[in-house]
Amino acid sequence: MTTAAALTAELETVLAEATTRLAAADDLATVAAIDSEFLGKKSTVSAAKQQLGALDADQRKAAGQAINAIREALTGQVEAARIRVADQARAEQVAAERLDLTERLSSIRRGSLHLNTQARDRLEDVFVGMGFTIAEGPEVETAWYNFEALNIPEWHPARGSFDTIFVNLGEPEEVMLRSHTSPVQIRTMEVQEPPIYIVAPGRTFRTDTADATHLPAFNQIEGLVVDRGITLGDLAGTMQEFVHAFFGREVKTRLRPSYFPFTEPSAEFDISRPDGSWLELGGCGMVHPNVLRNCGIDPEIWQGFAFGFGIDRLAVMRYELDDIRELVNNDVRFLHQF
Ligand code: FA5
Repeated sequence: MTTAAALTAELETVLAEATTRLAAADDLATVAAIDSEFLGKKSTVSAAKQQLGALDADQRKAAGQAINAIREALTGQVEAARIRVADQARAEQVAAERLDLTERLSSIRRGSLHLNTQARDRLEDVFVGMGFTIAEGPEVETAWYNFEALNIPEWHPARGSFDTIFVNLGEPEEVMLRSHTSPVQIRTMEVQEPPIYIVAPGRTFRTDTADATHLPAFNQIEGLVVDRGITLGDLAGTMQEFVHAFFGREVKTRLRPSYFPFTEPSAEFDISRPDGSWLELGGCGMVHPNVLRNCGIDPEIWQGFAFGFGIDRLAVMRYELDDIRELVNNDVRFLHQF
C-alpha cells in the first residue's frame, strides 16, 4: 500500500535528478526535453497524481500537498534554467557579432601634406633662412602685370611663348590667369623701396598639355633681389646655395644662356639628375633696367636679379618621381608614401 511518505520520498528523488540535469543543460532544446520528461503527461509527477485516488483519505491530503510543492519547485527550476540558457546564448551571439572598434581605429592612416605643399614649405624655409621674405600676388592678372611692366609689350613675340589662358573680362586679352609668378616682382617693387629680398610661391596656368614634365596648372616660386651693387655672381651664388640646402651637396647646377625680356643677361637654370642628365628648373637673370624703371626704381642706383622655378618639378626631383602627373592624380596609394 502506497503511503504519502513513500510518494513524497519518490518525488524528492525525482526533483533532485531534475535539479542536476537542469544545471547541466546548456541549450533551450535540452531544457524543453527535461520539462516534458519531468512535468509532462508521462512524468512521475503526473503518475503520482493518478495514485492519489488509491490512498486513504487521511494520506491523500498530505500526498496532494507534497505533489503540488514538488510540481511548483520543478516548474520554477525549469523556468530559471530557460532564462539562464537564453541569456547565455544571447551573450555568446553578442560576443560573436561584436565589432572591434579599437582595431578599426588603429588601422586608419593619418593624412599628410601634399608633396607640393611640403616642397613649398621647405623652399620657404630655405629662402627665409637666407634672409628673404615671402610675397604674394593674385592668380588672375592684367596684361600690365603679366606682360607689359615686365618689358613684354603687346607686339613682342615672347607673349605667344607663354601659352596664356585669358579670362573673358575687359578688352580682349587684357585679363588672364597669370602664366608665371613674375608679376609679383612688379607688385612688390610698386609698393616697396629697395633693398628688396623676396620669394613669391604660387599657382600659375598655361594652355600646356599634361605630360611627364608639364601640367596646365602648376606652381612656381619667384625670387627677386634689388639692392646696390648686385651682380651675376650674387645670382649664381644664391642659386647654388639654395640647391645645396634643398637637395644636398651632391646635386650639381648649371646656368645656360637664354632669353627673357625682363632680364638681361638671362639664363636657364638646370640641376643634375642622379642618372647624369639635366633637368631645367627655371629661368633667371639680372633685372632689366626697363623693368626697374617701370616700377619707379632708378637702375643707375639699384641693380637686381630675379629667378622663377617650377615647384612641381622641384618636387619631382626631390621625391624621385617618374612623372609630374603623379602630383595631381590623387591616387592615395601614391600619396600615402610621403
Ligand atoms: C618663366 O616663367 C619666367 N617667368 C621665369 C623667370 C623668372 C625668368 C624671373 C627670369 C627671371 P619659364 O616659362 O621657362 O619661365 O618657366 C619657368 C619654369 O616653370 C620652368 O623651367 C619649369 O620648371 C616650370 N614650368 C613651366 N611650364 C610648366 C608646366 N607646364 N608644368 C610644370 N612646370 C612648368
